[in-house]
Amino acid sequence: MTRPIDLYYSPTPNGWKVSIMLEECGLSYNTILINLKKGEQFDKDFLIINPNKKIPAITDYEGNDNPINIFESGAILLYLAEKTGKFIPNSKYERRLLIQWLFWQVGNLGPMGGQHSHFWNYAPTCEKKSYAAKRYANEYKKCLEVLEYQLYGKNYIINDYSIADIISWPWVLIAKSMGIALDPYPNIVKWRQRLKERDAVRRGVDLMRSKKG
Ligand SMILES: N[C@@H](CCC(=O)N[C@@H](CS)C(=O)NCC(=O)O)C(=O)O
Repeated sequence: MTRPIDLYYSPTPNGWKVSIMLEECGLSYNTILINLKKGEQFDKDFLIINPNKKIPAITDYEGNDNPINIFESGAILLYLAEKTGKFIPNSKYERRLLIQWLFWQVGNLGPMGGQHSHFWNYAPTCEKKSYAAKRYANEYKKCLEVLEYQLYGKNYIINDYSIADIISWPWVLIAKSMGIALDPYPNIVKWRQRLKERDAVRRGVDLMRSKKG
């Protein structure tokens, strides 16, 4: 019997991307909590798994003696989608679109949301109204505008539900808790709710919820 996938995880938007995907695919996995507050992402054993010192990461023991370590949420989701054939379109045209939106998320929505979240949640009070704080809030909103436009007349980012949705959703889920109202983005509001109602998405977000650092 194949050993379950190891998921290196913390209950954060980047962690949820992978917990949601594993739940959606029905893959068996073993969760290893990386406590970011304690700095466990810098432990030397973890660097073998992810030299970039961040969660999420996985180890897949699939059918051979050389376990596969993967870091970066986009690479992990693509790997799992190709492994299972799920949440990835068949046509070449749609695959190109999918890859484009994966790159968009990891290069835009994720980092801008992450920086905005940092200023909103952790910056000293004197920095909260700084030029940098305003810039990241604004850049995050620009990403929401892009997504809003892409979702016009559609239920999902491509056509069917895919890893483009799974990777983007967690950074939209937390918008309100970062002081960003979603009222100006009605397509996003509907899409956010549509995904929230999926059992696997709920299970993914609830994984180790109490361990939020
Ligand atoms: N581009 C990475 C971002 C991962 C990331 O920023 N993870 C955060 C948690 S949400 C982290 O591990 N932060 C710890 C640190 O930077 O020390 C991905 O998409 O996987």
